[in-house]
Amino acid sequence: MKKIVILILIALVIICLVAVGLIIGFRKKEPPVVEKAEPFGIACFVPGVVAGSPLYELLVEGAEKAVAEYGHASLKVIEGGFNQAEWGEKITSLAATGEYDVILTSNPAMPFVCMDVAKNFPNQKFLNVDAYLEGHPQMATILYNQVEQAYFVGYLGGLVTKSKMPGANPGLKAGMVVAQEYPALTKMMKPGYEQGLKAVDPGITIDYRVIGNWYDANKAADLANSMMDAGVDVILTIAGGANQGVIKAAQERGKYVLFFDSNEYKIAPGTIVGCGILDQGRLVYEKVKEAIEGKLAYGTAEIVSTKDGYVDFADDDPLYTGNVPEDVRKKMDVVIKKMRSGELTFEVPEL
Ligand code: RBF
Repeated sequence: MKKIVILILIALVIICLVAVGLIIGFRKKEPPVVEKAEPFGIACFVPGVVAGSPLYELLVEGAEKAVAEYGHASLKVIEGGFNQAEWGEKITSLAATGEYDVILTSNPAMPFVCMDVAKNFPNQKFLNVDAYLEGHPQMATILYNQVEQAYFVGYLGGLVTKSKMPGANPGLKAGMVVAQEYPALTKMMKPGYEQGLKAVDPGITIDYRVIGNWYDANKAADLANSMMDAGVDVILTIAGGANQGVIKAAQERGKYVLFFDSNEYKIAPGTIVGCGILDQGRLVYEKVKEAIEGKLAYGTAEIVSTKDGYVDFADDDPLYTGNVPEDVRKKMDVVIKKMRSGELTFEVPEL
């Protein structure tokens, strides 16, 4: 009897061991429960070169930051160079690879370049920042209210030219140097700057010059010098890499520069007295995330303004507060407050 009980117990132990072995065996064969997302490719086409162009630097930074948050997303940055006639061809070859879920780019001319490419690649999607095109099913665009951005620096420019700052003269002449003309510039930035200047004093006149490209710092310096010879004491520069020429010329002669797009007081402290800024880094980061998550609304055209926090004036930098006299900053503060709260806004015209 005792033997039988022992045999039964041994049999039970063996059965248990076999069962446990089988369960573990089965488990091992089960596929791993890891969600595998499809790869998501982004091509970032820089229409120009990155270095020296504030909005392009922020474009790449924002896209890199967003992509780093997703294991399945990848980013390729392509510099298109300064020959604008080649951009369409270069974007076509990106679309032709079929590797990119979205082509990301930035400047007001790009929706029209991409539109031509889109005709031949109906599945290719485009994300255009600093641009406006409504109703194209393959494209999402977001435009900054640059009337407001330019009004900020225009108002400051007016205060500076009327001030007793060491480089300011009694004449009421402000300058503007631009790389090239395009609708966003002539319909938003130039009028915004003029309105800002004239809100300080309607007698202020504007000396406006066009370089002809986004890289010739020597020509930009020549233009700035001839403006200063004519009595200009403060200049707004919108010229990418050529900005350096304007800054250097003004620095040498103790005059003032208004900067556009990003906070760059540090390039020439005391010479750059105001920066009208765009939060392109954040905008690109947010929109690229939406694209990766399949939430980006194609076919839409959005406009973002100061009250939304994407357009602003850099007033919290010690190189601003330390170099611009208090009476000027106090007057500027009133405008900044009104724009941020939405009490003072400017319409974006049809481009
Ligand atoms: N901005 C730059 O800083 N660097 C450039 O190389 C540059 N190229 C441009 C080319 C075209 C055709 C257009 C329409 C704009 C370009 N911009 C460039 C201007 C930029 O998009 C923006 O309008 C200004 O920087 C003012 O915010």
